[in-house]
Amino acid sequence: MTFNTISIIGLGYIGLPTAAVFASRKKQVIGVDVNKAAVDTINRGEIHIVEPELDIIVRAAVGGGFLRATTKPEPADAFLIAVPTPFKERNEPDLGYIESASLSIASVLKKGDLVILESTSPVGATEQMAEWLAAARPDLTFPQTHGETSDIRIAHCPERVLPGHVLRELVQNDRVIGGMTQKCSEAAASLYKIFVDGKCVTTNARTAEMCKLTENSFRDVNIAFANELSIICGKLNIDVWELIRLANRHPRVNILQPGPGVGGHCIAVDPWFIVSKTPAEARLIRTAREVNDSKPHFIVEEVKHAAAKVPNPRIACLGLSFKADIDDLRESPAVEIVIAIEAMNLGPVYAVEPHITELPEELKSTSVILVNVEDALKQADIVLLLVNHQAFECIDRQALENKTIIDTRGLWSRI
Ligand code: SAJ
Repeated sequence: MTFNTISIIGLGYIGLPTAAVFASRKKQVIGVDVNKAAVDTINRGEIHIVEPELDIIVRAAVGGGFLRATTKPEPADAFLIAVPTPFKERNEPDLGYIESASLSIASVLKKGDLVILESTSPVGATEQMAEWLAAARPDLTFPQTHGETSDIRIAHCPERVLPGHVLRELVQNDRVIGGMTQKCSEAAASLYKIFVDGKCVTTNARTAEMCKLTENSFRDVNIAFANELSIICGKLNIDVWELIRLANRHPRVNILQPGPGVGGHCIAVDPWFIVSKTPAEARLIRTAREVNDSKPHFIVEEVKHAAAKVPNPRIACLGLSFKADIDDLRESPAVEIVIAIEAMNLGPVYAVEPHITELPEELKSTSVILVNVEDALKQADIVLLLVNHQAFECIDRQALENKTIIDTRGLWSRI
């Protein structure tokens, strides 16, 4: 199959880098997003999200005439849907964005087109998308009714890139490609081969959906194990960081790192897509989510306990992002913890986040003050390390003397 024009629906953390990488291979790329401000920004050759090196590649793609953004879908040979799949109340996945994205492209679909769902999705979502498309275009045939002879090819190909390393991982990682038929898989694999250096491994759509959920649940369960260990070690007066370093010397043990909780919009979300489909069976996966979700509360209690020993304590909270060396504060346990500490009115609360210039909305209405790390350390009686940013690793240990240290990441205990 040849793909002259490729359309990416959803120009966020995955869609925009993917669009830019196709464009860098000299394909005509039409990026579609409902956010007019994002579309205008991209058409100026600029970006509305933070990801290393993305600005350079988007500027080149737009400047070279290979990438153009719009709010209204246009005809293309392949469509990649990369919109969010959040969850609703009771941890049920919300397919609303996938539904509206598929309905928006339905009117421009033509015989021979390929539609790929990239959004992380519960098992069955690709088949559901195919149903929405078929209902909107009764004049075309789809794989669920016409198998290999269908006019439209459909596949699921989940994104698996790590924020902060997106451009490298997009090209290098293997891709799992789940077509609704064998030909659908082959068509999708030939599309990804335009820029993927890794292997494009094919399977069916349901297995590809479950594969992505499995990867993130695997990580969540392993982090929950580490977080549970940290709580157990607190009770038993054992340094959990030393314990994990020692246990990991065993050739078949590889424990992840405890922290203040699991943030971001993937690992803290995707396991629920499994739990909501199979609640009775997914016992370990659910418990891991509960362990990780309860970790911020445990840290807040630790701070409360430490604050009770210092009159009018000044508390410095180092880091707000959901993980090290990025500016992304979405679903960040650090933000949740700082909000809870401030609400206890223990004393002045200072926040340090080297990757932002102003506090996020949810902290703006509080008394939390955003300061630089030097000022925070000068003021603080209690230092709460929430994110293992490189900028905090090199803090002069003398600046921490005579202060109560709560290091949720073990950053300062590493040898
Ligand atoms: N975390 C720990 N301890 C650890 C590792 C992570 O507490 O040992 C915490 C982090 O601080 C963070 C959260 O877990 O709050 C998630 O961070 P992460 O680096 O594990 O993962 P994400 O959310 O940035 O990206 C994950 C990746 N999935 C896997 O590694 C299996 C990425 O490859 C996926 O593409 C991405 O989810 C996604 O989009 O689904």
